[in-house]
Amino acid sequence: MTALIVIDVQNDFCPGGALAVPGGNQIVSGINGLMRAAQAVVLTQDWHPTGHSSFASSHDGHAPYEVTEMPYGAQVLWPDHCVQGTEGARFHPDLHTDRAEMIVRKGFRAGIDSYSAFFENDRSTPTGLEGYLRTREISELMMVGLATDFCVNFSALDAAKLGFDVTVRMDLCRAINLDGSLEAACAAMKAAGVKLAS
Ligand code: VGL
Ligand code: ZN
Repeated sequence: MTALIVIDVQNDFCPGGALAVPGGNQIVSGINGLMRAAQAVVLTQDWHPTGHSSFASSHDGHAPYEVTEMPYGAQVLWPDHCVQGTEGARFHPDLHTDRAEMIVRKGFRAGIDSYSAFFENDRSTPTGLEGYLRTREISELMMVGLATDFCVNFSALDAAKLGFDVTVRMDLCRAINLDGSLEAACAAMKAAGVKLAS
């Protein structure tokens, strides 16, 4: 069985949002089309408390898009985004969320960011998605969403490492692209055996 994993299609990652990904809104109708035919649909939702440690505003003397060291390693500092309960954290209004059987929220621990749908940025704290998929006997994943080079990339790499058969529909993803991060993400995904399709 194949699940469609729709990553972070939220207002703050779309044009006009706090961490807008260029063209983020352009993928919504294509994702809706895929959801209609999918065997299972999971949505992820970036879901940060106010003052989250991934926000540049929580670090004196740091600006958005700088990199800092966290106890778990390097962390890009972001503009405040996807704060729990805000308009920016809601799914894009045109996304057909009714088709989702599971919504995974991530990044809700104040001291740790979570790009991946499977593990937080310490690479060890699980979100529970692996158990959900395995107990539903889902072994193939199709991934789409935002952003290609961060949350999609980390989710695809973790899924491949966990033994899932992973395809990323590149035409239904959009990237932030910080300092060549899109190219690096594509290379990493290919090396991990993730299929990049369009
Ligand atoms: C994301 C940066 C910060 C993403 C989430 O969804 O790719 N990127 N939080
Ligand atoms: Zn975030």
